[in-house]
Amino acid sequence: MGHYKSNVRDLEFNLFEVFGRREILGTGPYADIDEDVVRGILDEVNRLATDVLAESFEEGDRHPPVFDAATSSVTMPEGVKKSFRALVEGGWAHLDLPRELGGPGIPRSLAWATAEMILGANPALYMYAAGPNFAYTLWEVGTDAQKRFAELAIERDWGATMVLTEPDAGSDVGAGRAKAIRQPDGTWHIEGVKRFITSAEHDMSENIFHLVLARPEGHGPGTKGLSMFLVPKFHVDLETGELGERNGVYVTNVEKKMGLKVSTTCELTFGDQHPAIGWLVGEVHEGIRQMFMVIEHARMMVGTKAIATLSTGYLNALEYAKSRAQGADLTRMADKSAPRVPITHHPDVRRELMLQKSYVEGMRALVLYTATFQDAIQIDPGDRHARDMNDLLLPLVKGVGSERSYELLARSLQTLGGSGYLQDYPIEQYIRDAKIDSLYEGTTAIQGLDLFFRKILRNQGAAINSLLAEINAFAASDAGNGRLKEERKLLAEAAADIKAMGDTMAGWALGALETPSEVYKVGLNTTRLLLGLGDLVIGWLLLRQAEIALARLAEGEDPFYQGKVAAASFFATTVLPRLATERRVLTATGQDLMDLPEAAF
Ligand code: ST9
Ligand code: FAD
Repeated sequence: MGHYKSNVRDLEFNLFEVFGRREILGTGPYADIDEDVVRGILDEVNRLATDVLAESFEEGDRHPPVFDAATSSVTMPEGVKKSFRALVEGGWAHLDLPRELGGPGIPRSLAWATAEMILGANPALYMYAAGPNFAYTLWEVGTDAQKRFAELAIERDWGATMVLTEPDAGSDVGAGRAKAIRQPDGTWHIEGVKRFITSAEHDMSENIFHLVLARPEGHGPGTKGLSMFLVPKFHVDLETGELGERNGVYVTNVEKKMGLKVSTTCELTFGDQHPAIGWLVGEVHEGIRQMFMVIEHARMMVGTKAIATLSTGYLNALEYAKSRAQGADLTRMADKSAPRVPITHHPDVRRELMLQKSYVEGMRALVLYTATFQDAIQIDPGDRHARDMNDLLLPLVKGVGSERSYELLARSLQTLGGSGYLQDYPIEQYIRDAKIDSLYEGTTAIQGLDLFFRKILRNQGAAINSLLAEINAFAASDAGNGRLKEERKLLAEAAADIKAMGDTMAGWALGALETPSEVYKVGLNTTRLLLGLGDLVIGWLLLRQAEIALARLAEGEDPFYQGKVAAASFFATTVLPRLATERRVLTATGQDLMDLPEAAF
């Protein structure tokens, strides 16, 4: 058995029993898709992920890609190439594409359900295989020539990158200095050095195209002065599709990292050896808006990756705990001759396992709940509510998903005791590989700022109020027929805590119009609100699952449904009450920390 343990039953439970995806199949953009197709795709991706994709997970960590500075080339490990071929040659890199680009036209919810398994088995493979998805975005916003380029990129499975970061422009993308100089023939020469660029070099596809943010000469400062350019590694004859000369963009270093070692993280130098020729995407100077179309998918991907890793971490820990005998049952601890029991009998181990299970399953539901709004946008691109909800939930998927997964993966490791620390088990690699998720695609701090200032304040509370109204309606309902009464009460209290936290912060933000330093109090609490709202939504989604599970249990016993009720109840009674403390801490926020001289830290 490979390292990866999937949870197809839970994916199907979410898609069909919780989020009613059956209802959107067979019509509109999903006319050709029915439930059997969905289940078939999940089965096939599960087989692929647990087998050939998972196979090279360890090899990629122990024998990372080799960079040759003399030729600016990277040699990938053989096993990783084999896994990658299985993914791409099976057509899986085209799974997300719409029918007009040769894809199957599946709902986003199914796309993310399958992505979870690929990302859990071997996350870097998903990123290396994302070229067709990048090309889809290029096709949406590009000129006719760029659309043709995108079609070729899809046909040939070229690799792709998103190129924002520079040494002095990380979170602050608008500080970027890479330049774009317009040429008489309408092309642009890109100059400068970008860093930390994922998948910018490897030997698994014949071409790689870069979507690059650079500042045209004379353009203003900040993100709004940036434009997006298509810069391929090899030039392309758009008529024949033949590859032409090497473009002047080269990888000049590949970073050595804590984890996710098989994913190349590259320094990319433009125009140093010969011109790096780029094309202005869509012939419009709307770089940051266009790049955020990619970023939104990438943030969803990162959160899904983190949660997928926690899921397999938890399932590995569970398997170990069931077979590891140690100590006597607590009721017989004084009896030295009492039989040794599996550690799953110990209350502390049970508590730890249930904490992992409830977060994993609640966050998986969060990903798929978010994806239902992406389905709604595909069905009706004008659906404003779905767009607002998707926007609101994305920082939760990314920020909460990555923070909680990393934190809880340490608990998965703990369940294995000292064995968890060894490379004989996958969890130490999971932890190293998952750390990046709270860093790239906008750190957690950036997700917190995005949530409050853009998704709540700028949205004038429309999406958050609608979400809170749904949660409150559920809390006030008779869901669970009395079995979830206490839990619904705790949910209502948690919702009130979050509402009060948001309102207090909005008050400070308003106060900052008169007294600018008031905004510091907001900044001291944006991550708190992000994680708190995450807990609330997770608690609510778990309880929705429990309501359905209780109805099924009335028809007959099933440990899967028992587990659903237990996880929801555990989360409501042990995690949600903590939000009252968070509210107290937030309310008491002062300026002390901001007044403190730096030397005192
Ligand atoms: C990275 C990559 O880290 C890591 C992994 C790569 C893996 C690659 C594989 C990916 C696979 C999946 C890809 C699939 C692709 C497609 C699939 C298709 C099926 N939402 O607030 P302002 C825009 S890459 C939307 O003033 P500042 C908006 O246009 C590096 N748009 O910002 C706005 O204008 P307006 C990642 C947003 O103060 C404009 O920006 N790096 C949003 O100028 C300006 O907004 C980062 O993520 C949003 N949430 O700049 C950087 N926010 O307001 C993190 C902004 O008029 N830093 N816009 O609408 C930030 O996000 C900063 O907050 C900042 C601040 C840069 C936006
Ligand atoms: P900084 O921005 O310097 O942040 C340092 C610390 O300060 C963080 O804790 C941050 O949260 C905090 N901070 C910064 N600004 C604020 C603020 N305004 N308010 C509160 N706190 C703040 N980039 C790409 O363009 N393409 C890629 O493909 C890509 N892949 C990557 C792969 C890896 C492995 C890594 C490590 C990075 C990758 N990145 C990529 C870059 C990544 O997106 C950045 O590292 C990230 O955006 C953070 O920027 P930074 O590292 O410069 O940190």
